[in-house]
Amino acid sequence: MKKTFLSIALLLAAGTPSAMAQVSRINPIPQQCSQQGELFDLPAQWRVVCSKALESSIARQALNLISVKEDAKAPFTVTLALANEKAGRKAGKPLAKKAEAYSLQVSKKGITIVGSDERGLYYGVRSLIDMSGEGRLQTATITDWPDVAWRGVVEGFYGTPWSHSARLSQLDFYGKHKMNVYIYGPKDDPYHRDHWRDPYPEAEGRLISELAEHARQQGVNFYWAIHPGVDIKWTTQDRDALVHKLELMYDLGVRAFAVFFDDIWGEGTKADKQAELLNYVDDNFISKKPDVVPLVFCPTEYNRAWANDQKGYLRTLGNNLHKSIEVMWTGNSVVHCIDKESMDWINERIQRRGYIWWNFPVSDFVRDHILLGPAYGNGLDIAPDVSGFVSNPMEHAEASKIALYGIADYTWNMQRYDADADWERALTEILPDAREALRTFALYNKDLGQNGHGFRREEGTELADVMAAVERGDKAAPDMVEARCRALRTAADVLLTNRSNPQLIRELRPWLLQAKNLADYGEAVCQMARCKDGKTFPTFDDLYRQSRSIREQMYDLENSDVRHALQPGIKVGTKVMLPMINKLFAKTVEAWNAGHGTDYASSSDYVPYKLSGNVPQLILLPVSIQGQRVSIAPSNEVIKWPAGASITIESERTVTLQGMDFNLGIAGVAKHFRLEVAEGNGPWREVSLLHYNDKDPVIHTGNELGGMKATRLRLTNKTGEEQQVYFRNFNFVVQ
Ligand code: 14T
Repeated sequence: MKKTFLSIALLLAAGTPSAMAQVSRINPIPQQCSQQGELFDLPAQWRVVCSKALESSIARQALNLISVKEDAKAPFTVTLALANEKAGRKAGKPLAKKAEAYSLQVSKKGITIVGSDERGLYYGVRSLIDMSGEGRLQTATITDWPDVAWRGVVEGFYGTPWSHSARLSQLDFYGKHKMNVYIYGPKDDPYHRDHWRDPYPEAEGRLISELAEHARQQGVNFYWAIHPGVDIKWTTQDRDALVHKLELMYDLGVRAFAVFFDDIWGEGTKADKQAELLNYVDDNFISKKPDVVPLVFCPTEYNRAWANDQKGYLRTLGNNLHKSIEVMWTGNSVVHCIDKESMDWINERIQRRGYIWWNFPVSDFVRDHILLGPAYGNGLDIAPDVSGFVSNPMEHAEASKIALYGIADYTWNMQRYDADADWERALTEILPDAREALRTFALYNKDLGQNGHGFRREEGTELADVMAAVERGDKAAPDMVEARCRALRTAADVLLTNRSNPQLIRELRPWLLQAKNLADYGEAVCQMARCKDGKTFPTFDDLYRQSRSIREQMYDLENSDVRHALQPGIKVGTKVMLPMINKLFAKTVEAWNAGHGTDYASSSDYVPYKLSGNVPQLILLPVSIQGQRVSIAPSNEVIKWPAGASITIESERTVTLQGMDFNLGIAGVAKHFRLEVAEGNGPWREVSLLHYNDKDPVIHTGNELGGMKATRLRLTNKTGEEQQVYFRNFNFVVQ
């Protein structure tokens, strides 16, 4: 089908100078708009016509969001109808034969909205609301439908689950942008995972009911997910316990369900058993309830990197699982963009269209970054290959909306999706009264930094000419860098006291403070770079010391526990801005040393501990310091520790050890490892390792450790075999 649509650019060119033309305010971008014409003011009154059955529909209720008085005698009519109603058949010619489709006709006499179903009708009203945002309408004929059947969000991250009010606000946002799925599955809700058999206490249960009801009102399916794999036994007892829990959730008002088997090991991972259980749930629970939608299932091998094709886990699921059950998939690896080729691979195995769980903008593996960039990188041609597409967001709910706005657009109308243009609109939507400040700040918070999944985002592309000037040693470079620093600092200050979206500002606050540090550091370096003589205050020496001091303050903030006790840190502008300022610092200091015979250290990196070694999954993990405690960030992954391989932590200066413990997640594993300590370039000395009891995964060091001097610390798999362990924590305390 050929799509006809006037792009925003075209509309602007056609001469709608001030505001955006009304049709172009519709978000997500509609599929077809066969004609659009004159702008006219919203009528003062209108008459709403719909069948009795639709009186209580969410579409009819949403219409009340437009502030036009209802008057049974008004000449301007708004007709709402379903395609299978008489009024719908009459008016519904251009309607696509798809679920959730609608047609919207706006003329100066009236408006007709026809939905293929109630959800479609609701979306038609939503489009009308978007159009009327400035108190005007535009004559138009719009035919619209979603590209992907299930669109939305899975709250599936590790970390602090979203608050109740954050969830309510999310559901509003999804409804507004035509997303129809919210899957509730926060890893750290005990009644979802660790205590999946137990009922919610009454108060928590009431909140779930409220969410389910609120979702319904916004046209969103509230899926409650259960995560039984951690300790499930394949017994009738556990099977019944699971169905019983789902029944309890049904009683709370939940009408959509998911079962997750991700991130587990052992007994719970068996494909045939999982399929048997899911089919049982399907037969004895889902099918028995006419008002419940099909099951969603997250497999254990949920990405290609983890799929063991020989063992045939996925093919077993494909063969055994009822065809109505959706199968989730994160792509070629845990965190990966999705393309056609990778969909072909999985769909052939699971014998159905995969349901994408996209791990963006989730930041539970890079908690020191906040991800405010556009949602880009997925194929624009995969609509026919996916049954659903949901995003796993950050624990920062409001900030996640920037990316989610993009996901709403992408999943609705893929071919038209332009990630950058979408991002610009998202910023306006999220903080209309300070969108420029938010944009400036967001420019420096897009990339994830180095991470175990190797997933990176573009950041700082707009700094290319500035970076080039710094590298060339251009005279204008300090001014260019300074301009960016000032813009960033201004943006951070403006945002810190913005009152229009207090929750967003609360989430951004640590990064806003760090952005100010970064900007201050940059400005000090620029001033230093322009310093001519060594006499007037501030002298080169003052500025040098100030630069280093701010760098150290940044490090302190990065490693304070304002964020997360295990993965602390707040990082801003790590991809281009900070390295660029560091480069200017180094060049400036080197030039000064050369010209003045001084000997200032030109490296500005302040990282007192460095991690290295040949366990690839570990060496990229950040090291942090809180007071006297030094920790390597934990990993969520199963760590494949090669035979004989080791990790080494090296300190900038020699420290005196006080104590140490670490946890590789497995009882009795201490005997497979060797810990050694060395001072300076001296020899390695072994430290004994022990568990306090047979069941304890925590590894403690022998008493000899206390008081030892160390510059390097090394942990080695001393067996001749690969060891599969977890990296729950790794700490030592210095005096
Ligand atoms: F179920 C999945 F599709 C999935 O992605 N599971 C988790 C998810 O909860 C988490 O938020 C996300 C990002 O960290 O990745 C999965 O978590 C992991 C990832 C790993 F590589 C858990 C263990 C891993 F080894």
